[in-house]
Amino acid sequence: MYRFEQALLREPSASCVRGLRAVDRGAPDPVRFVDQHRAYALALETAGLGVTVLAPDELHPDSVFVEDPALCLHEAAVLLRPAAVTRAGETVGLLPALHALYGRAVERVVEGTIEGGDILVLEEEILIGLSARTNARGAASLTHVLAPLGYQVRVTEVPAGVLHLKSDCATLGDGHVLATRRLAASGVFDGYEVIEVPQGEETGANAVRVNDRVLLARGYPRTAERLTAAGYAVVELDISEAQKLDGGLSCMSLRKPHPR
Ligand code: CIR
Repeated sequence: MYRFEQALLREPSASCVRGLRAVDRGAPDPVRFVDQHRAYALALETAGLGVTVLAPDELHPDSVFVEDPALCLHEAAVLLRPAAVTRAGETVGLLPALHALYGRAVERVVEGTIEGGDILVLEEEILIGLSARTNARGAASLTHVLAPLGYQVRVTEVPAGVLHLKSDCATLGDGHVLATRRLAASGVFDGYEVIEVPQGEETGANAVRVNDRVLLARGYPRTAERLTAAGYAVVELDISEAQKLDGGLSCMSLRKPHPR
């Protein structure tokens, strides 16, 4: 799914300097982070989305990564269960904004752990990646919530050492995906047209197709070339500060799709 009408974002907090990261490459600069986040919000607006930016949540250093505590579909939003202890409280803070977008149609996962970065929404199915953050109980609980809404779910494994499923792939729409070789090699995208991210540019896989364009992090020229050659309009954005916290483009927004 890539046709979106609304996006929900949260401005980075000053506390982002304490955000989680697998490898410490230095803390993000909060001022620069806010500037890059504004450019990201503008890119979504320019792509035709109505954008709501929530105030910073200082109690939660990773709260800028709104994609992880919730899932937004057209019919409903689902509150998830982040595994990271410092992130569990982020769900409550999103609730008023989700009710504003969905009315009463806000469901919740009640068991296990599951983060939005491990959920890839495709046209015909939703793919859930089991990772250090998402376990089988969380995946089963979400599957249970999605069944009455008519969504088909498939569960896969995230490659070892990779934070989230979407760290390594993105929906491009119409049966096409962008994926790293290590993920595609698992066969998970058999039946899809895969544009492979060149080796050495793996972190570029966390792109976002929004309406008529693909947002791509700056610094992945060969990925940009491949996408452009395949006919996509690529918009490159500098997200160096989010990347210091292992965050990518998809992580910084919850996107409400148009009807299926
Ligand atoms: C975390 O470790 O939870 C954050 N520092 C980064 C979350 C990135 N989110 C995502 O890939 N969906």
